[in-house]
Amino acid sequence: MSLASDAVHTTFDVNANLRPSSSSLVHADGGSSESSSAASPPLLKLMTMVYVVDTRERKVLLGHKARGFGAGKWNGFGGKVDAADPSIQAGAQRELEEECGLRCRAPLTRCGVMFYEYPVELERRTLEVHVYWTDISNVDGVPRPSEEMNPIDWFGFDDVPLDRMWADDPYWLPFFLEQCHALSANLRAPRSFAGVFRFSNFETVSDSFVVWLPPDLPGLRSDLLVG
Ligand code: 6OG
Repeated sequence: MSLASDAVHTTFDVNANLRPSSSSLVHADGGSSESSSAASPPLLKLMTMVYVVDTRERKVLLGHKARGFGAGKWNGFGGKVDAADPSIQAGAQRELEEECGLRCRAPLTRCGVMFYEYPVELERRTLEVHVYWTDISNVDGVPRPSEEMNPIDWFGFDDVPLDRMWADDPYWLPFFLEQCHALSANLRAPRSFAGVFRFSNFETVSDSFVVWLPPDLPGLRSDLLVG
């Protein structure tokens, strides 16, 4: 997956918590973070996505989006971070509970950040999606469908319905889930990741890259994934 020559060239400023640096995020309309005026809407839309995983049984809980953005697709649980959420993680916990009734006893673990960019006529803002996960042993409650996610179901790692999920998922989700399973066998923690996906429409990825970060570099996770 190499970036085409006319691709959006995005660099990461590690000190800015993996946000694209303002000078490098150039949008399809020719505007950039640098040129946006105070009146312009924010160019990043902050969102969360949570995967509840049964590491021992090699299963992941997914919801079928019943309405709105991504309707008809299976996905993890999440949504927009509200101004009232005290943190990104709190927003993720709230969405998890709202969408499938599960409450996490321990803080959710952030495993990655994805940036999704669409043609400007489809969505002006780049989605900045913070991805979290937890093992089922850390959650209370019984999964139940909601207005937004219905039905919800467990899928074996080998049966994840990738053909009915967002087009970026095959690039990273199976690899991430395999690492979750390795964790249950007392091997190393799953790697964190950062990804950029540029879509040519809602179904097609035109450019992408995913960086996998070793889990065992001291301080790496907390330095990179603050929120
Ligand atoms: P609401 O609009 O319902 O939140 N999301 C995506 N997830 C994946 N895997 N790929 C994408 O590719 C996505 N775009 C958005 C973020 C939408 C939920 O869907 C996720 C949120 O968890 C483009 O509030």
